[in-house]
Amino acid sequence: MKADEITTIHKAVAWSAGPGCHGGCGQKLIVRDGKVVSFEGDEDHPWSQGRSCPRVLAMTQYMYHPDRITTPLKRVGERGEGKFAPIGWDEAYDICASRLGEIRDRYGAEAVVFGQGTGRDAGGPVSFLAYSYGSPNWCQLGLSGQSCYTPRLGSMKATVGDFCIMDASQFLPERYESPEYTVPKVILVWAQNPVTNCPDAFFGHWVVDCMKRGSQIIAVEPRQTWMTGRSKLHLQIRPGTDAALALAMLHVIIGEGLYDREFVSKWVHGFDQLKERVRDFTPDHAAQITWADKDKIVAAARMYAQAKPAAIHWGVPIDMCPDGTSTAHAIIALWSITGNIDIPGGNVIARPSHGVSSYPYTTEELIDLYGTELVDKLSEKRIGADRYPMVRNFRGWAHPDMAIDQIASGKPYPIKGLWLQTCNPLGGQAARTRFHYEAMRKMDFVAVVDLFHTPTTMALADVVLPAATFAEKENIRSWWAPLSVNTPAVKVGECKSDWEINIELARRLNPEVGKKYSNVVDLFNDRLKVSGMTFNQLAENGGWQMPPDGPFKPYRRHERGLLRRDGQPGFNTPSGKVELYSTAFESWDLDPLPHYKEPAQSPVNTPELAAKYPLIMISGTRSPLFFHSEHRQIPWLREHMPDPLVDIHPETAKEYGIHHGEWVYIENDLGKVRRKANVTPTIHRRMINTMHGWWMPEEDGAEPNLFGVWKYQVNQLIPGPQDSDSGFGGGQYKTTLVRLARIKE
Ligand SMILES: Nc1nc2c(c(=O)[nH]1)N[C@H]1C(S)=C(S)[C@@H](COP(=O)(O)OP(=O)(O)OC[C@H]3O[C@@H](n4cnc5c(=O)[nH]c(N)nc54)[C@H](O)[C@@H]3O)O[C@H]1N2
Ligand SMILES: Nc1nc2c(c(=O)[nH]1)N[C@H]1C(S)=C(S)[C@@H](COP(=O)(O)OP(=O)(O)OC[C@H]3O[C@@H](n4cnc5c(=O)[nH]c(N)nc54)[C@H](O)[C@@H]3O)O[C@H]1N2
Ligand SMILES: [Mo]
Repeated sequence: MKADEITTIHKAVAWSAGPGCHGGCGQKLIVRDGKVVSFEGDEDHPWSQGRSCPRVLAMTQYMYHPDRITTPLKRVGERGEGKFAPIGWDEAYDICASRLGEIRDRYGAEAVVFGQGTGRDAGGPVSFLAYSYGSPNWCQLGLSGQSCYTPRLGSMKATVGDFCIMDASQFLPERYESPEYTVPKVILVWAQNPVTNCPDAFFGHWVVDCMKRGSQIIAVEPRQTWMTGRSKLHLQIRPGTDAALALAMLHVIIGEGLYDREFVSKWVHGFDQLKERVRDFTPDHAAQITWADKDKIVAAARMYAQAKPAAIHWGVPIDMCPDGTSTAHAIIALWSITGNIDIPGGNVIARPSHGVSSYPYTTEELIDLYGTELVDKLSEKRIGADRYPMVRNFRGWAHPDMAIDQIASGKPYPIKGLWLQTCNPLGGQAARTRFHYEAMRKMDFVAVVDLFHTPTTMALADVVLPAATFAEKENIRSWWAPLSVNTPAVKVGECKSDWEINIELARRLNPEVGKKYSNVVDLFNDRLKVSGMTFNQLAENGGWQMPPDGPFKPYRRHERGLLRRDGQPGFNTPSGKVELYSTAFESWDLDPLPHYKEPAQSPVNTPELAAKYPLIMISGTRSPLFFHSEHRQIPWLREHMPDPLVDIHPETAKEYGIHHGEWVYIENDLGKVRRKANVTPTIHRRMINTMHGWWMPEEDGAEPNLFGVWKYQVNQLIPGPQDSDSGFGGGQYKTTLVRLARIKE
């Protein structure tokens, strides 16, 4: 047989292991002899229209990497020694079920924390396992202040009653050409690097597509980037001061009467209080705080407010502001008072496609899936629910900073076990990495589900379970559109999907689960019921469906009575209006109006510390080559960036006597890490910029080296715990004070 006769093309939607991300682009997998030999962007997919990223293009090297874990493993040496032996799945499930069962019998199910990483395929299966086992303690363990999307989501839930996203026509199958769509005249790109990162179910190339169709850009960004170079206005602000800028923009827009009077009078609750709140927040005042030019602040406010439609696209540094929820609140007020909500080319409401829940974000969704009784009962013991009403009432996650404190102290009740899936807390998720490491090492039992060994598997795991990539499994995705399913193109070793692993283990830990589901497709069909389709129907119809007109598709749903459970017109809030004076925040004992809070460490807040450590470190700026701590072992990716870099302004480099390309330390009171100097004018002279997630898969993985994590992992320098008012926000990943030092040896 000729080679091309046995070549098949399998279509799949990429999210979870492989590229790592939660993007959801359409891909064609070229399969030959039971192996995927290459990946190509699927031009028929409405979201990605044939595009791909470096990580997908290098995915054959990821799937078939010699270091990939392809069987379950059990630890045979001491914890940290790096000695593991392959075992069968039955033995692996038996070990997990009996060890987790023992902990539950002795200490209660809450004594196990279920930790996940970002997006991917994590939230669905991890919450399912935690709830089936009976533990309320599920979170992104180590992610200080849950400073990734949760603060923004919480603030949108509290004010709009729904989640909003920039409209790049992503809910319409014909995209930009659709007669329903209007391209935004102005896009305010705020604390995001969309072209590189494609974050949060939004593709960066959509911004570029809009720019080609006329959108002008305002960028709020401390660095100079591809995007700032193409923007009309660039506000180069000091990290963590975004709320001050937003409040001053509100001051200008309200003071100059540039807001949408009709929308405000009909659909905004609390405009007068907001007006009062921003009265003294002048551009002068904000310029002092943010280091941005006063005239530019005024110009940005006018340019945004005078264009319609205009959209705001925002990123994770907003969550990492000292009060992430409040910063988000101020920005929500901008798109609300200008009437740029729920309209074409503005910020539109995004709901899980077809109402299907593949990853429950809110307490509301958890109740829909697991019932009020169980969710309420579990909320009683959830770590942080006592202290933070939003932990109890908005998002069914334990509080990560309090969780690690409790893991360390055993108070108010002991934590004895960890289930870590799709996360690498020691490799990049956790702030105060050393503290996390010391605390987690004391656990009685730790299971990790991953595809590769990492500093986390090496230092902690008793059992490692091998996960499948998106090319090797069934899964579903409803975040935000289209509703998608994947079927496996191939199998690699004994790897299983996260859903399959968790359902099988849940069946052993909870007999009710066994009665309900015998396999993953049973569960997917249960979740898909509200869509009127089954898993197989979706799979046979090309794998995805765009949302039909109705509650899951824009526009003007607030006018059409499509947003509220009571079917009345209005937004999904108690008053039916966008609550810029938030009754939800008020009921949670939080400031009902947006405010500014200075970063915990800063030249203003801690001048003595700033004298010792004068540079503000932005950490975790993404590269398209890597996803967080992943992909350092993939040759095609690593060759483009073999070493971890630090961006230093030429004048700053001169001050320290540092030359381009030399190895240096970044240091503060928490420790020091190594970086190669990248001397560049793209960074502000009082800041440095570096990526997180660095460890060296090629180095010794056993203790004490742990793949060099203590030499390179910048999160050791990031302090904690967060101290935001809501509990959401304040991870100090973008505002750490540091200094540089030359390496003398
Ligand atoms: N300094 C600094 N630190 C940061 C940030 C920052 O900006 N600065 N950002 C923070 C943010 S926003 C986030 S969301 C966190 C993310 O932190 P994490 O989500 O923990 O990210 P990773 O380090 O990539 O760890 C993911 C691990 O899961 C494995 N994996 C990948 N896909 C799958 C899968 O489908 N199934 C399973 N079972 N395993 C999989 C990978 O091999 C990897 O070991 O990092 C945070 N850390
Ligand atoms: N390739 C790749 N893609 C990814 C990821 C990855 O690891 N790799 N991670 C995914 C995840 S989990 C997330 S959360 C997203 C994050 O993606 P983004 O939300 O884009 O976040 P960052 O890259 O951390 O920062 C975005 C920009 O904000 C600037 N910035 C830093 N601090 C501040 C600040 O305080 N204020 C303002 N206004 N700007 C600031 C940075 O210089 C940077 O250019 O990306 C996702 N996509
Ligand atoms: Mo994130």
